[in-house]
Amino acid sequence: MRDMQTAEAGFQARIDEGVKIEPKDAMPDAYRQTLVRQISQHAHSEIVGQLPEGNWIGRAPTLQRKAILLAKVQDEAGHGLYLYGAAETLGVSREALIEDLLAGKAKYSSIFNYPTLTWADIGAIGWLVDGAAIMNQIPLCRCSYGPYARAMVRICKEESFHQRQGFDLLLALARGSAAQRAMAQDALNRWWWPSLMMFGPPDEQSPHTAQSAAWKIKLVTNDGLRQKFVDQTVPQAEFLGLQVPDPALRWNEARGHYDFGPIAWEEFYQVIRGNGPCNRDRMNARRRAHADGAWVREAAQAHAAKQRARPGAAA
Ligand code: FAQ
Repeated sequence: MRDMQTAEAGFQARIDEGVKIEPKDAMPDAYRQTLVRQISQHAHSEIVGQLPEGNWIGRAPTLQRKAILLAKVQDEAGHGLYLYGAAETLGVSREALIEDLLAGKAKYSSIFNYPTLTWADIGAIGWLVDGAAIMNQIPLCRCSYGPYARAMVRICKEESFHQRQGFDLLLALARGSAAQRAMAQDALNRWWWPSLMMFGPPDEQSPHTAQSAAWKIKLVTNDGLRQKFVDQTVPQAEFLGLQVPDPALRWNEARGHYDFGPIAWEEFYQVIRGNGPCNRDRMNARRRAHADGAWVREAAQAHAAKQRARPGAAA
């Protein structure tokens, strides 16, 4: 017992010194489990997150917008793969993680359970959802677990392109006809509050924040990031000429931040319990895609086995 306490104190001291923890280093089980939980939820979010936008690839209004959207959705698939790779360094298998997702046992971000009803929603996802994702992920580039921190560097660069393309798309609509401006406003109305929920429950209701902060897995709290996001995004909405759907929103000179209205946390908890507007559709689409892709996985594994069996192949 005393040995375990000494080992945990030694581990915490390394974290406090800013040492990066690498896969072969000793680490407390709870640290490992926290990372597997967070990284796998993050990976699942990237994979399920392709669905709302993928829905619009065939309906993009121009060839250029279609090429941009295709590239973005492919990037999200890539992010999922780096993140499953980072989770595997902690001793779990990708297959087991995916099985948990398909069985409905694993979480993914609440935001991807909302529908994309119009083309403006694609702009709102890039601007707000990728904007929120970057806000959360920039600090993760400095988190204590090496493979996760390094995966985040490239992901953040790509998310930054995603955010800008979303803003650019909405700017084109906001400067377009009255109907296009109305479409952009309607998208902001529907995506604003779910985007604020993406950062997770309020700090005092977040069971994991204190320990994850001590381990430097979480460098900024849920409420801290949410406030930063509001402060950064409100002036962008003003530039677009759109109205943030919050009557309580106002600049607070004394705090140096925007005050904003109450978030409907009951809606958030409903969504993460599986009762959001699109949870069932999303899971059915993933299960179908996984089953349809079985032959690809088999062919890739057979090819890899054949390569390994070649005379002179590395052992
Ligand atoms: N949705 O104690 P906390 C993207 C759960 S970015 C669903 O605060 P924690 C890019 C949480 O898991 C989106 N569940 O937990 C993209 C926990 O449940 P558990 C993904 C949520 O971990 C853009 C419980 O509530 N980004 O996909 C949510 O310390 C466009 C208690 O919460 C990441 O995953 C939520 N919004 O903090 C892709 C970033 N919030 O496990 C395509 C990495 C909380 O006890 C298109 N993750 N929960 O059953 C994190 O930074 C953290 O995990 C938080 C949650 C901040 C999400």
